[in-house]
Amino acid sequence: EDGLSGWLRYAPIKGAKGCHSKLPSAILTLNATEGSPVYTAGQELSQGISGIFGKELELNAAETRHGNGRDTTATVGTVHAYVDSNPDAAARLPELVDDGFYLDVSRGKVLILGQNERGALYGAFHYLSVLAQGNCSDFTLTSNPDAPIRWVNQWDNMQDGGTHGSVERGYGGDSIFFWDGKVRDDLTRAAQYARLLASIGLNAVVANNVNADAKTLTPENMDGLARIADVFRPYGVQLGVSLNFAAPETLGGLSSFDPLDETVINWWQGITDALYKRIPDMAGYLVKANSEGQPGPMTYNRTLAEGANMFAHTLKPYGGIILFRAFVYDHRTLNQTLDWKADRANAAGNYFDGLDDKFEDNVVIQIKNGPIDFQVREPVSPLFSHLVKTGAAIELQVSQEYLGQQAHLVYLAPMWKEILDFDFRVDGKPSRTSDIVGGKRFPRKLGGYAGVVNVGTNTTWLGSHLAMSNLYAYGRLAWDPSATSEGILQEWTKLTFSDDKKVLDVITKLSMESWPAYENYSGNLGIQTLTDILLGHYGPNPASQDGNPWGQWTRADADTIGMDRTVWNGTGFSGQYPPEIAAMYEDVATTPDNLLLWFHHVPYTQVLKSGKTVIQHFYDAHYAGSATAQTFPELWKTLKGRIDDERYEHVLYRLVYQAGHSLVWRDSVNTFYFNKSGIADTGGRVGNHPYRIEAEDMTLAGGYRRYDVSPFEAASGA
Ligand code: BDP
Repeated sequence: EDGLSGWLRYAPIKGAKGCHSKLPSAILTLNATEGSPVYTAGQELSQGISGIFGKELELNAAETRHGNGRDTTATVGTVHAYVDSNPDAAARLPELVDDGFYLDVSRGKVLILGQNERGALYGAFHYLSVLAQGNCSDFTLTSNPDAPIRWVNQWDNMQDGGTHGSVERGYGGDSIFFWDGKVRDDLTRAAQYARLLASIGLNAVVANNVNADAKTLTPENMDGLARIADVFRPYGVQLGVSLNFAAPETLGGLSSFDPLDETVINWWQGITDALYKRIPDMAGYLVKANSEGQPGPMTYNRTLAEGANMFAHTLKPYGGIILFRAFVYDHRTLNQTLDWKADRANAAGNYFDGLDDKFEDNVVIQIKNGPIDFQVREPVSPLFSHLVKTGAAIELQVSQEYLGQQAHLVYLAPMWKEILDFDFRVDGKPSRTSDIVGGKRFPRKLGGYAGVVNVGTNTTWLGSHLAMSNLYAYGRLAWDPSATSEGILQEWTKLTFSDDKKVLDVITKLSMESWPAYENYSGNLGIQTLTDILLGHYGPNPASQDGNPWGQWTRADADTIGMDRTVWNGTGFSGQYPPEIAAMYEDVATTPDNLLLWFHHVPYTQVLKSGKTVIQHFYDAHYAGSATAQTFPELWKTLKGRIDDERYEHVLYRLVYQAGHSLVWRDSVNTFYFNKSGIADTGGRVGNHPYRIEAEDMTLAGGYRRYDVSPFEAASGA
């Protein structure tokens, strides 16, 4: 159990025998062409039912088999193919949208129909997931995705340091796609990845980093990309490509990359033609422009819309789409010591202002969930409420860049649910984020989800077995944002580990407590993850948050803390929300405590709705969060013998580490603000850690060397 098959283990279940009479005995695929998603569905059904129940099914036998006079065939295909041979069925089949599926399971006779081939495969995976959870009863189900765009972004580099392919903000090893500046010869892992993604309804992968290398587009590498698309295709997963805006100059040798320049436009058309020649079903492009040093249209005083539309035009004849990122800001001009009103949170709103009706209809704006950058808590990006005519996709980060990098357990579905359920009250009407990206609030054809996943070559994919619940939840929520965090988690746990009640209870408790715990010990009240901001985004470093343009600025001094983002006195960010929401955030009294310091600059002695002062809340929350983390390894130990030793030990190791590191977080942050404010902890704990062993008190033995801890407050002695 090395994690490689994720939740698709098809492991034998208890009570399998009782199911045999309710299972199909043969499989009929309505498209038997190898490599088609329907063919794949047949393979999965036979592999799954064999694994879970030990029953071997006959695949595409010459005649449909009738056991005991009953038809016990599992038929899988598109609605279209089915109706062709069963015209009478047309009237009783439900309406399906692209990628949707219909399941009818009745005493071994199983009908799995997709609106398209991909939908049929999704239906097969769904049926198998129900079986693998021990349920072999009859049912019918119609399932349609909430949004058409359900993409994965991988931040894989083609080349790193001249040797291999690393993954930016990836914590599970090297790239499964690239090596040494080229596409890997062996793409077995890429195919396995596509299988996992298809099983949770994800339909495209952008394989190369948003910080794109122009060399991705050499003819040799385009051939390589085509090979990736080939291994994805049987799973209905399409390939998308990240572009570097300056490629016409750096790769093409032109003297410009101005999006209105005819030669530049022609160059991109040539690239698009060359890609579609190799990959006729390519999903489209992803572009990061004018952000963190990346080139873009603004380099030539062109608007973001002019930049995005250039690609949109080249893609249109092929039905391709462009995901254009809203993550636009200039880190060189954002320096609070120069301009205290400079606020990175304002950037996207400002740059996209006035562009809503300027984008082509195959442009979708990909917006990170919050206005800064995947922090432990952020308000939802106000840009979702500004784009009424332009399609929008929400970018969520499965990879835990700021959230413990898979060395900490942080189950993210509860956070994503809060974001997706957030109601912007546009024009005073219900306007939930999920309804905006799902195209329900504003009538738009395109929209949806982009998840930054960043798996790697490690057999656990993400570096930690438990972190895979986040990938699973991402797929499930992109398909159906009304699914519950706990429901998703339990499904994943049953498929990944076991349906043993104890296992379910423990993993549920750990996971559901993990985000609140991490928020408590890493940065609460909306102050953000007080992590090191400049280097690895890992571990505590509250001092690094201020005075640099990449950070969100705690603005902490001896008496006060928090970023004033009000209109009346601050950076004006709260004014980017529709009136009802803006009014809520504008006022300290109505701002929820968990975002207080995001929107307001207040004294440490400010009293919260809970009755505590800000500083005492800080102290208490850091103790509470790390105390919760201490319970994780103990809870996990109760599962010994109930799951395989390999994964048991792997997870335990990480939870023990997390428990320890949460204390480092707690003491670093608390000591930092204690030193700054001089206000004592009423509990008498902060600054008083008699059990800690100072490195200075130890004797240096062989194999150890002296190291100056930076930031200083992360060291014991402070
Ligand atoms: C930040 C990451 C950086 C990414 C950037 C982005 O630290 O590696 O390139 O976001 O999303 O979170 O473009």
